[in-house]
Amino acid sequence: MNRNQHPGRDGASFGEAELSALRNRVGQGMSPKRLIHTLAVEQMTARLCALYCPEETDLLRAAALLHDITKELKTEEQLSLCRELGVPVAPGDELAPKCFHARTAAALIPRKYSAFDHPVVVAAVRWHTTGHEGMTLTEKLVYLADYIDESRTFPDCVALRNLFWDAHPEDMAPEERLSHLNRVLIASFDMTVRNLVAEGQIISPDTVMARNDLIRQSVQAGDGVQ
Ligand code: DGI
Ligand code: FE
Ligand code: FE
Repeated sequence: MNRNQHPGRDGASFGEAELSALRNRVGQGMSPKRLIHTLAVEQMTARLCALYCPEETDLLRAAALLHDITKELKTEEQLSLCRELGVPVAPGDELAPKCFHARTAAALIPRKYSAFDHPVVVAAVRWHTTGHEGMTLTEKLVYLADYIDESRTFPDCVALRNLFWDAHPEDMAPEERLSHLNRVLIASFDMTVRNLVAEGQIISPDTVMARNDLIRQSVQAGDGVQ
């Protein structure tokens, strides 16, 4: 194993060659549109890693490539995959059907992509849709990259992309750069919650907890609330 490779849970490791093979493999299981998004998330994740944690780049590239592998399954298929993989489903979960794919994709990694079965990869995939209380830096980066990848043209995504990059995080001191990330994440949760309310949708408790937690941290850090 060279220093650019990462040990997986079972002693598996990966580097550039494995990532390239993964790119091909995930591309075979999704529509061209989803693949364009997936590759754009990988690129954006790499840009964010360069700013925040270069040493995690390969792990998070893998997470980006795997984050939407089950996105195109129908709700019925998600539910049967949950049963097959032992993913717990609570009554009412089917009212937030778009949240299933993060859970099923994370659960599939040890089974079908064991070379990438690393806790950082699995957690980033698991929390990429809703976030959760106590998000780690690596979870935040994949969550944000998914929102602001360059292929997204939805006005909120463009606004969030500009909010992040127009502040020139590359010129910020490390602490300020982390506060900036948290502020942009809070703005993203605000957008998500607003859209869900406008559509009359259920809001996942994880979405609410993630937002509250980030606001709490921001106030404690003296950043105030936006
Ligand atoms: O899979 P992507 O489209 O790339 O992005 P994503 O995994 O962030 O999924 C976005 C979708 O998930 C979007 O339609 C809103 C939905 N979503 C996110 N949080 C919640 C949610 N839906 C419900 N019902 N509740 C949530 O808390
Ligand atoms: Fe997704
Ligand atoms: Fe996505």
